[in-house]
Amino acid sequence: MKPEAARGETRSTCCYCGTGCGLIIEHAAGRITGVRGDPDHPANFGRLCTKGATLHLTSGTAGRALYPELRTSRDAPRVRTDWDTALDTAAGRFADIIREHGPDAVAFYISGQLLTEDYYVFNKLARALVGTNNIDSNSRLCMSSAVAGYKNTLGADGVPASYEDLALADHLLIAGSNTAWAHPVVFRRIEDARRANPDLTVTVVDPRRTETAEFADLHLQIAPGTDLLLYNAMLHVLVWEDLLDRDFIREHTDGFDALRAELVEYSPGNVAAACGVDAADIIEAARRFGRAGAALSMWCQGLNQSHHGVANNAALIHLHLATGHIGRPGAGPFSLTGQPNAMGGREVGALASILPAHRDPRSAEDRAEMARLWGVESIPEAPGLAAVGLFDAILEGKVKAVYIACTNPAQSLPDLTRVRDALEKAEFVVLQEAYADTETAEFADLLLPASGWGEKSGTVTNSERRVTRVRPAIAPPGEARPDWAITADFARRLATRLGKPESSFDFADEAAVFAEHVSLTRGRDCDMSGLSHAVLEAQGPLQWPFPAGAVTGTPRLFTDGVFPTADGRARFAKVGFPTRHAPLPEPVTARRPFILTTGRLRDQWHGMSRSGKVAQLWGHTPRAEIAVNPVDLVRRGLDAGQLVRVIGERGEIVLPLATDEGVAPGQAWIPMHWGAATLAHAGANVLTSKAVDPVSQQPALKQAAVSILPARLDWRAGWAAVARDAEQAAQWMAALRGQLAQFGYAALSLTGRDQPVVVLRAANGWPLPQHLLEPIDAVFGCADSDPVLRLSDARRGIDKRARVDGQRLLALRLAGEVAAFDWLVDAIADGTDVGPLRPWLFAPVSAPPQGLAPAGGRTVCNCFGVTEGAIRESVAAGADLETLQSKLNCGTSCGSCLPELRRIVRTAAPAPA
Ligand SMILES: Nc1nc2c(c(=O)[nH]1)N[C@H]1C(S)=C(S)[C@@H](COP(=O)(O)OP(=O)(O)OC[C@H]3O[C@@H](n4cnc5c(=O)[nH]c(N)nc54)[C@H](O)[C@@H]3O)O[C@H]1N2
Ligand SMILES: Nc1nc2c(c(=O)[nH]1)N[C@H]1C(S)=C(S)[C@@H](COP(=O)(O)OP(=O)(O)OC[C@H]3O[C@@H](n4cnc5c(=O)[nH]c(N)nc54)[C@H](O)[C@@H]3O)O[C@H]1N2
Ligand code: SF4
Ligand SMILES: [Mo]
Repeated sequence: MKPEAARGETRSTCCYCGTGCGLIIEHAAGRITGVRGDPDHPANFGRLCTKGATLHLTSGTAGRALYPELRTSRDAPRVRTDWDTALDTAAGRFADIIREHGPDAVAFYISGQLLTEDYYVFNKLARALVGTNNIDSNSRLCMSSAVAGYKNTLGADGVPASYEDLALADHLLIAGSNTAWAHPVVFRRIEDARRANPDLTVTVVDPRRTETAEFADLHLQIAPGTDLLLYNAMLHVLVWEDLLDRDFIREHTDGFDALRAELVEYSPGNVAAACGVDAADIIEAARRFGRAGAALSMWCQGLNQSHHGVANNAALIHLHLATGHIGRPGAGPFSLTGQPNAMGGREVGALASILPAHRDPRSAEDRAEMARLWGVESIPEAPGLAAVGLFDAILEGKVKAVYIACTNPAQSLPDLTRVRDALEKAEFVVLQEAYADTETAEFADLLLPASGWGEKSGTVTNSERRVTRVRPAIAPPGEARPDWAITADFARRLATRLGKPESSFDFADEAAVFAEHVSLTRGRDCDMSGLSHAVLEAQGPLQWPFPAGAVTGTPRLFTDGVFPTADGRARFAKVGFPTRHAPLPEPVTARRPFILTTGRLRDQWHGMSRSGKVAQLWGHTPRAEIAVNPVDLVRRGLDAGQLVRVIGERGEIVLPLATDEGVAPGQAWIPMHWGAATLAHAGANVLTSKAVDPVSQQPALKQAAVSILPARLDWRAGWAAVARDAEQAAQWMAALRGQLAQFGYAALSLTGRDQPVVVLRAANGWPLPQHLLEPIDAVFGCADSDPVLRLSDARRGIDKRARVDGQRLLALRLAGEVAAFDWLVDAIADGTDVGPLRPWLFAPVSAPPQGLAPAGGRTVCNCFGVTEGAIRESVAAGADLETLQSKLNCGTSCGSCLPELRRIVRTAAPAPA
């Protein structure tokens, strides 16, 4: 499908989270000029969050992969090449390796951010053409425990509920999900539900006091990893207090008696200490769930990213089966998908452990059926490697070539040092990416430029099984091509070399790929044989099942109490249930006394290849830090703001220390977003463990044992400069990243709104040779040869420079003494008149002189650029939420900042006299 005409509006979807918001892309002359929520899309009815609403700001070419690039020898840089050479080389290398070492010597590692059509072609390529099950996706790090949890209890990977159930529930159990930040538009719907029904109760289970937890009437701030104990104890209470739906258990389930026998051990009194919550709260949580007319649970990575993630999922689903809270309006176990098309990947079966349409690669019958449908002799029997094992196999040399698409494993996999070694060691790494500046791109022998958001055509399926058309508004930049088309082209070239027919990859267009995909779902639990691109064009987004002949989608599964198991009954399944429950994948000891958890920020997306290009999205959390509870500062003799070494069994990183009351004592929190592109080290995943769930193979990314010690890095420096635009900022950041690892600590960031300001903070031991700084000075325009104001004191190792243009400070470099750096960066970003500042430029003062202060601090409201400082000022003067909204506009557009505004008002408001 061709991008729409010169000027216009195109309906598509947001490319970030699994909420799956529909949006309207405004474009003119081949450029995207704006986005707004699609009022008709049933996921969001016109709303977008901070990330969706700024998508148009990411549509330039900043950081994009524009041309195929090939490395001819290991140490040579990649150079531009043409598509034919690129794909012929790749097909040749793959064919050689397959012929010499067999099909399992190659692997495909793909992504829940691909469209269904992209996913489909990769899966067919791996399984039907190459003949390997070595195809896995980043969904392994994300949803695989939910997939296995559903399958082992409900019989198939079917999310039973819909967003509309939020308004119909009278109890919500939100577990291991920071919905307020990770699924903001779902959270807006939760806020609506509570407004409409003040009796709606909300329980949140999370070791951190997140903004989601603050919204709850009951927050169970459990010890990390103790979910399984908690849900079993809740079931114990349901049994004890006879809050069960005995008819439902008898008629529609199997295995309850066996599980009940085990529950004896899990009385609230027995587990309370381990869970770190009061037994009374566990009882209360169970009662709310059991007594509700309709209870809906929602969960995400707090449950899934665990070495017993499948057991966590099953234990939560058991609560629904025991009470009959499933298959009814407002009720059901609703796993929130993370990525925009994680669900599509599950339908396509493009993970090592699943085949198309929820078929099972361990089943000979399913394999035979797939072989027949694909017209090949057989589908391989040998199990495929799941993500963590796949990178182990690369490191061991068993897998020699890997084709990576739409994911950034050098940033997002656990135990990163190993993963990065593996990528270094692999014989041939193909990376199909929209951006050229990701961490993984550094390891690619071949970079294939892919079309990105706003440029692609196909379909995605969101958390509630809703399939939406993704439509292109503009043509891709440079020579980038759509993923499915690149992959099919590669497949045809590989087929020729392997002496196999290439015709099975001759798709006329993406609609034809989709048609083939849905044909494989006929008669399956996820039957969507009635869907096509044409039907979606005509009817808009639709929820599966949607069998041939259907006229409407299916909002709710299992309404008749019949489950897709052999006997039609759901299972109470002790799947992946550890015999001895170890909450953590590794012990906390005196040497490693902190439990580290990792996760998401409100305004950033994973490795930040896209969101990180938008300066204003950095405003909410300006830099990478590790946060602990304030009591731990006192206990460990640490200071807020100081640089600390965070040391784990697998590596160590250095970050500034911050305090957060929401982090429980003894725990620590690092956002997952920052990696080697912005830090002197590879980020949080240097520390995380590759321990995996035995059933789902999902790694336990949520807990690692670490120690936190002061880092003795007394030499400090900071650079900042105004870039012309996002493009130039990305170029500078790319030029600087090679310099980061030379420092004990270094962090690149962006600030500003209309014009991006690139900022680099660094620290090291004394003395630091001047020549190390020269390449950095050159990027920031602060070199000796640049027109800079300068103060240097060689004896004290201080060298400060500033570049001023008329009334504006354009660039700054402080080395040896940096007290004023932060507020001067604010002044640069705000475009503060430099006149009155001149005498202060090189002064060692940590706060701006009176009257010269920019209304500073973090940006809370991203839509209107309202800072925390401005909000607190108003609240101190007596403003409530409504006054803030009318005075400052904050919280009146996308609503992502509403939970935070409520908190500031609540905690900062003067106590009533
Ligand atoms: N802004 C933003 N939104 C996103 C994404 C993003 O990158 N940025 N990514 C998307 C993706 S792919 C995903 S998978 C989702 C993830 O969405 P979420 O899972 O909601 O996000 P996380 O922050 O990873 O983790 C959720 C919570 O799990 C808690 N947790 C840690 N350990 C435990 C535990 O033992 N038990 C329980 N009950 N909770 C625990 C953490 O404290 C955290 O608050 O977000 C999606 N949405
Ligand atoms: N410590 C820790 N680690 C985690 C997690 C955690 O909670 N803690 N969460 C895990 C989870 S749930 C997830 S989902 C993963 C996410 O981890 P990744 O998948 O590595 O994260 P992204 O940065 O979203 O990577 C997607 C890449 O695809 C590129 N891209 C975007 N659009 C397209 C396209 O259309 N085509 C192609 N070819 N490329 C495109 C982007 O530029 C980006 O580099 O991280 C996991 N890692
Ligand atoms: S909630 Fe935000 S990030 Fe998620 S799909 Fe909607 S606009 Fe995009
Ligand atoms: Mo995810």
